[in-house]
Amino acid sequence: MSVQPFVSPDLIRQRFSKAMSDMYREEVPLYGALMALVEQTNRQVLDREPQIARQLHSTGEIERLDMERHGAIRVGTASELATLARLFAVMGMQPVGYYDLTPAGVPVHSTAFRAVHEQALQVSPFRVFTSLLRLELIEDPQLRAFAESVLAKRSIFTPAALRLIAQAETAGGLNETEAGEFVLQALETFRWHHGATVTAAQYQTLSAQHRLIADVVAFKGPHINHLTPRTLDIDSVQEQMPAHGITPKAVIEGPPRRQFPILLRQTSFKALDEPIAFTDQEVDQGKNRGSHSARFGEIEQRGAALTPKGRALYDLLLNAAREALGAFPNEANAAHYNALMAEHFGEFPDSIEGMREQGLAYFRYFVAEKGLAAGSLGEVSLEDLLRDGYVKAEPLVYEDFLPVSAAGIFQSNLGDAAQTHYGEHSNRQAFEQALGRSTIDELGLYAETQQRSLEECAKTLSAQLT
Ligand code: OOG
Ligand code: NI
Repeated sequence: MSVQPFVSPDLIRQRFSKAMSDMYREEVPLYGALMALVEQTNRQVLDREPQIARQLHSTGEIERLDMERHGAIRVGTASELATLARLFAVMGMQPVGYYDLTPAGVPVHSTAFRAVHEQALQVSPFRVFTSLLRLELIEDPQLRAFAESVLAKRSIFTPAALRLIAQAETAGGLNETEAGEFVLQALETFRWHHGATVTAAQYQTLSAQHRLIADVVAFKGPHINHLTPRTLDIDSVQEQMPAHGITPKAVIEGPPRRQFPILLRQTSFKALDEPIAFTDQEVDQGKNRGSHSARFGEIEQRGAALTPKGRALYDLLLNAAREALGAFPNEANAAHYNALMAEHFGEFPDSIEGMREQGLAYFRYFVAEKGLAAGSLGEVSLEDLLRDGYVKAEPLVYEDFLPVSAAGIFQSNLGDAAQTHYGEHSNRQAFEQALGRSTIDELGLYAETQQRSLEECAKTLSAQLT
């Protein structure tokens, strides 16, 4: 009997991401329309701006662009989160970063499961923004106990998925047959179900407390609530959305438009109202159904990963612009908000050299043709190598999320009425305890990737960098 070798976790993630996208396109046809619009816009940008095309080719990003997407889910209990961490680990995804959404009135805290090494990201950059409901923020003890009891009854993983996770952990991987089965079984956790787990009245009570609480507690599992493709020109897609029957939110979250994009810009379209059968209603009696809105669409444009110094400057300018606006960005003040953002971000250098010289972004260094033609270089400084064109620098792509932006995305979907004030704040420790492990600091990952690229340059050039 021949033994099948293990499939690499990166390839399992690549397959899973594709399977998830196919499932979501079937479930939410508007996602398909958005994908088509993004693909078309990306092609236009590549034709129109050879400099962007060149940059994407030189970093290899061009190969991952079309398959790049992130999704988001929300879970209700520590054990669900801990098992999700094990499920994602089978696909080489680790929890990176901690995001506290309570300052924005959303009773969750979150992490992003993603690959951590640049080579793994290149095979599949698929990420899942994963939020854990903070039941302790429900003040009414009776309602909290009810929510807990409903969640305690559900099992969000199929028995086969649980078996395959354990199998991957003990054997150290999954073979071809197992990997194929794992992708199918794992997908079940994220599927949409028209049938709720509570009565219509119970749903109303949960929803009155917070729409998000109803979204987590009243359903069989953590349905994927959006999948986000990556665009090269978010302003252009935002502008074209209405003509394609898609209504975007009022403002694009994140930094303003720039020559050299930084971090992450995002926009979404509002959640769709979908028919739901509550437990006291007949599933197949169309007229008697309730409804729930959970699933929406989002697009994003990714730019340079910032260093702690760059991130501090970003936060400072964003806060200053928001303070100057004096209100939450909305339809009525969108133009004013955009003008304020552009004005404040004038202080953030908009060139690769400017960001590099001031230490605002992380870079990947690679040997240019001139460097490849040179002999052994010995002791030399990075600055000299860059100046003489032996080495080139490209910003590292930001692979993570932004808490203020995430809050804006949550809010535009939950409706402004859902803004609640919570006295309790950030609790990374409790989150990590639920997760069963610590979250990884994203800044450390960028620093490591940058360092590896410098070491690679030194090796290729037979140089000692000073
Ligand atoms: C997640 C919202 C945040 C993003 O891209 O920042 C998000 C959610 O609605 O569950 O998706
Ligand atoms: Ni998102």
